[in-house]
Amino acid sequence: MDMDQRIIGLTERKITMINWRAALNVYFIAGTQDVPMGQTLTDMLEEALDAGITAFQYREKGPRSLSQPDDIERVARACQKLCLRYDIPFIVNDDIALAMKIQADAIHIGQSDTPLAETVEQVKNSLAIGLSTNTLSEFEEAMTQKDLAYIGIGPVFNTVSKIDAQATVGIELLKDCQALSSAIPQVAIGGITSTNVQIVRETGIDGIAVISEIAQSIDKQTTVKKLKVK
Ligand code: TZP
Ligand code: MG
Repeated sequence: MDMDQRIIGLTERKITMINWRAALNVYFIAGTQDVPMGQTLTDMLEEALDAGITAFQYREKGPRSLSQPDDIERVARACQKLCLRYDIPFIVNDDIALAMKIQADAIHIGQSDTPLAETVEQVKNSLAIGLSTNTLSEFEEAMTQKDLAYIGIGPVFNTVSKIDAQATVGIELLKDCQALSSAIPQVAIGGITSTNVQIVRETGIDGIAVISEIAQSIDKQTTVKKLKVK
């Protein structure tokens, strides 16, 4: 099996066709709360897609986020449609029911969300799964899970985008994780910018996940170009 393709379930584009290592290159995450005044999430996402992001996670969370399920589903579907048009994976954060209902490409869970075993059971092989880790032991445990499409590691640096973020883990943890194993694709997250991306890339990690650096950029073409590895 081609490990980069993480063949987990169905034969659709969704899971079998996604090369997660490539998709993690520049992984943009956003929800309504991350959109600058005067813009909409879909406008912002379209600019980011035009600029060359390689995956998108819909994460509706925290102050200023939408709370009505109907609104969330409508926005999620609009974002999914855009991602389909640009042929990049559309991932839903945390909300398994929504991800299943709209048949997203993947669900992303954190350590304090629905446990992995339960998530695997609920998605019934129809969604890929990504998991966040914040320590070496969480990463080691994640590496033993055959059901994971990719693993997130962070927050690498201070972040303004997640109020309940864990303590920063720094570049050292990224290096330690890489040294341990790279069998499952890995993405770094938390406070990554055009200025510090180089040292993150030097660890050899597959990709970077960002919110604010892209959401707040007034020149997304230039920002994504700086973040991206060709
Ligand atoms: N998980 C760990 S840090 C973080 C999430 C969702 C937020 C990343 O946002 P930013 O603005 O790129 O620091
Ligand atoms: Mg979560």
